[in-house]
Amino acid sequence: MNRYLEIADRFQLDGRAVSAESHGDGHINDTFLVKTQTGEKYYILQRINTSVFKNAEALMDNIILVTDFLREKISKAGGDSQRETMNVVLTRDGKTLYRNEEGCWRVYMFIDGTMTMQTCESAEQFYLSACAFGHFQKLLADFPADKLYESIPNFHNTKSRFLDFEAAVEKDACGRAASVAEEIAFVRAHKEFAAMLVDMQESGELPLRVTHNDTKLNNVLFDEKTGRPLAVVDLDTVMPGLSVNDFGDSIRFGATYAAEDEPDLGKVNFEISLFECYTKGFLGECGELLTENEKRMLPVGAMMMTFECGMRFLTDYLSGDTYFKIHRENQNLDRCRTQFKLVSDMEKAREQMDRIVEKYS
Ligand code: ADP
Ligand code: GN1
Ligand code: MG
Repeated sequence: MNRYLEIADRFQLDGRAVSAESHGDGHINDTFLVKTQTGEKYYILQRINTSVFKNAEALMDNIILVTDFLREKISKAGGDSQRETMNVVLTRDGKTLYRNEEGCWRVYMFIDGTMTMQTCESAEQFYLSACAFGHFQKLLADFPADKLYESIPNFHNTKSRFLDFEAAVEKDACGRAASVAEEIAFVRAHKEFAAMLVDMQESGELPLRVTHNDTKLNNVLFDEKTGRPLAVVDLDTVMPGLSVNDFGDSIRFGATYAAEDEPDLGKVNFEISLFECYTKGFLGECGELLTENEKRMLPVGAMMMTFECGMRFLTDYLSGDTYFKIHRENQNLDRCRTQFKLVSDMEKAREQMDRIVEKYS
């Protein structure tokens, strides 16, 4: 018997689990789609990556708080709270998690009739994802931030990410540093830049808000029939953060038609037209919430998240690929290179980006 079935049966499903297939393309957790003998409802079973998320119980407390809050807002607005946000399914003994020797498990209701995209396919779709993340930001604007546990401390602290990177170069655990001298030099040339947003947050020029912190296109579920965005998923990193980073992380992943791990850099280009679509959608939903400084710094958020992610991929490559899942050799290095190519493109397009932000502000 598929061993995941036994795990799924520990949760309050509507019948016995009959299949559990690997699902989605996340880099962190292991995700399975579970069907039961009734065939009526599907579920998402996830093994939480506990080397990334050190306190899974506190993490689940966050998710319960956030999803309860969202459900109430969605219902009040006349929406469908079963489909427009995640719904946690408890274990048979009423807990949020089940632990066994294989790991730490949780279950969500599967939101069916939806799809996710691993790369941006059209401008319209990217615009719609911006509306989804902007709306998510707006819904959480009055969420009490002090109730949230910081699931990954310093998650987007690019200054401390830089120190982690230097430590990985110094250690050179796999003897790979010499072969990536160019990429290492790229990071070092951006040392001052790396501090920019963290410094602005520390000086009070940018406010901390409750943010998603992992606003990849594949963390939005689109309705298969209407093509409209339905729900934002992957709430593990919802915690206090910067709005410009939520904006920026979406641009990083989606403002190109190339995959994040495209080995041919000739295909990797920052698309200013996609940047414009996203800016329009995001500011259209949550622009009135944002301060002047936040709006002004949106292009920097895009460059920062792209730079940070490239640096994280490189750090992981140097450390022996222990953080991000890889499916082939050099995948983290390829991921790093696409990010740095995009950063260089964005640096050249900075003035255009500023003008676009002004246009929609
Ligand atoms: P990871 O942290 O590894 O990225 P996610 O929580 O994002 O894991 O889940 C991986 C993928 O599984 C998502 O990109 C999405 O396609 C799908 N998924 C996750 N939760 C649901 C859900 N409740 N309903 C439908 N699909 C889901
Ligand atoms: C991870 O979990 P997933 O695949 O949505 C990572 C993000 C990175 C992203 C790069 C918890 O996101 O921070 O930006 O990969 N999530 C975590 O694709 O580290
Ligand atoms: Mg995800």
